[in-house]
Amino acid sequence: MQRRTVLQTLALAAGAPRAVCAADAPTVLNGWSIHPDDYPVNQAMQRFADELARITGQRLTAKVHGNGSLAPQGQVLERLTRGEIDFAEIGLLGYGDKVPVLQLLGTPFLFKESGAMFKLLDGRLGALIAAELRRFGVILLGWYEGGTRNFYHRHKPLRTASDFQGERLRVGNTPAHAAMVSTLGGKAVPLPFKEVLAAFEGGQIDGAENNLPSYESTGHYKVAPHYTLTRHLVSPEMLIMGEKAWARFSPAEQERLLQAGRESALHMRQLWAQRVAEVQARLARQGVQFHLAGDHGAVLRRMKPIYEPLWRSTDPVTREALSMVLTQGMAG
Ligand code: BDP
Repeated sequence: MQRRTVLQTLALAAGAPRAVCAADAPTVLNGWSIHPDDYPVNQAMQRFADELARITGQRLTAKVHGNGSLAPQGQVLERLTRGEIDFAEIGLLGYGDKVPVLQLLGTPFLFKESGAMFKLLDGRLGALIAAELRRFGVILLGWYEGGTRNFYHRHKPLRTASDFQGERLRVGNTPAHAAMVSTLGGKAVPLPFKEVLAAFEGGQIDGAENNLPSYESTGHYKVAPHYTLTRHLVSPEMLIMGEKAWARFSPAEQERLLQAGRESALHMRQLWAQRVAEVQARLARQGVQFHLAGDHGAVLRRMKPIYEPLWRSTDPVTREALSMVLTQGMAG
């Protein structure tokens, strides 16, 4: 049997989690974000990190690493489950192939605004998805705001389907988003978030889509100053932890961490609302032109091929989640 130090023996006797005894386990948990430090996501993650240290009486602390510096965007879930990253904040782009129900939340025109979405996610739908993520070794701590996404272009508004004809538009690694661009007549160019600016500068794309805070923080507005309010996606993002990091907390600490995660999410949504309220005026002063979208009905009708695979999905969790979304507002 391995020899224990007096402190380790005491810790075991006090029922402290096993990881306390692992002398070589680092005491700083590392958190991944794709965004810069002054972005609402990172600020809310920092609040969670501070709370984590308080909950464990500084036995463990946490550091938020911005700008995707800890790992490439597409590898976050694997790295998290392998324990190479401890916690992260991710959007849903590119993860639907790993956890099928996430595809549903990335479906265009599913929600009109985030209030309706959070009503579901803070309730039964969120619990269903959290249980599903758990099966993949991921603990859901909070639903963050991913904002309303709109298309933007170097030279012109993208108001109707005819404006999309032949345009090369960046999408994330999400098949439904590539299909959305194709069905509107454009050419979808899947690219990681961090490569979009260079693709604009190198002339490989004509446009992209994102929410206003990311459009500003990435500097895309400087190269693509026509922003059309297509509102094609209202999406959530998630604060998550890998199960290896999770196992380092006692059950009582885990309860408090879940609470800290929910609180950081509510804080994030407030920061987000403030940011969105300021950003449009700031961008207009920088010369961005905002355009209203054209015939919404005509665009929606073209989305049929994107919805069909959802109707036919054989994944029971996706089917249950879809029925919760479709019956939203009917219960109570
Ligand atoms: C940002 C999201 C981030 C996405 C990114 C993208 O916050 O999670 O990865 O868009 O378009 O708004 O890739």
